[in-house]
Amino acid sequence: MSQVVIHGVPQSTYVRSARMSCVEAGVEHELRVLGEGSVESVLAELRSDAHRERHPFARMPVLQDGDRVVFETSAISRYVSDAYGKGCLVPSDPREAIRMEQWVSAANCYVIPDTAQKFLFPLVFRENPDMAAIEEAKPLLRAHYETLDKALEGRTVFAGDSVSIADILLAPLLATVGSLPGGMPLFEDLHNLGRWWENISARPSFLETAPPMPGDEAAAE
Ligand SMILES: N[C@@H](CCC(=O)N[C@@H](CS)C(=O)NCC(=O)O)C(=O)O
Repeated sequence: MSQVVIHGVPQSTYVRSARMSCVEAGVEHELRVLGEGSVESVLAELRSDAHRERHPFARMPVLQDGDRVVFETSAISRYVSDAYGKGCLVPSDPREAIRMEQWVSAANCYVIPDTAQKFLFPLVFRENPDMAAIEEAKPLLRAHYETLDKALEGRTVFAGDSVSIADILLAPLLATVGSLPGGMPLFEDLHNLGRWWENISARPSFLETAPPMPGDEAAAE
């Protein structure tokens, strides 16, 4: 039996970050998938009383470890790092730990919401996405990725000298952007980000948490 449970859907970049944290911290996790496949059923389960008990803002992921429940991805990452990973996801140097907090906050407040709302959600969830609005958003997203690239100048990771919560929050997001039409050109020429990407995308935590692609189930039958 897995030690901890993550509630969410595998396609969510935040859920993947939470799962990556478990793998990095060496704790076995079970993904308890919300809903029955359709977006509507996922949203209905998020808004159910049972889920609101776990997450008062009706979002995912949520981690459950016995009777301990943790919501917010960076808190989940910090929890598994401390409880199971001997603090492996937070730099031990206090100056670098602050640098990590800075990039975690920048990811959560600017890079992830702008990318999700202006690029991912319109392309993934709308039948007829407003392509003009997506094109209009690209300079802002490009500026965000250039900022990330600059932060990685002379470094292999965003803070400290090994993978931290900051890297784990950003890797699934960039994976999803890169997989969508028009996404890769937004950052593929940014060399520092490219170096970082090669490193993080080869880690077992990233590879083991890849979301299923359309058609995977049929191929497995
Ligand atoms: N700040 C939250 C963000 C979580 C979040 O927005 N998750 C999305 C999935 S990627 C969600 O639950 N969306 C459902 C909704 O907005 O109703 C965290 O760090 O976990």
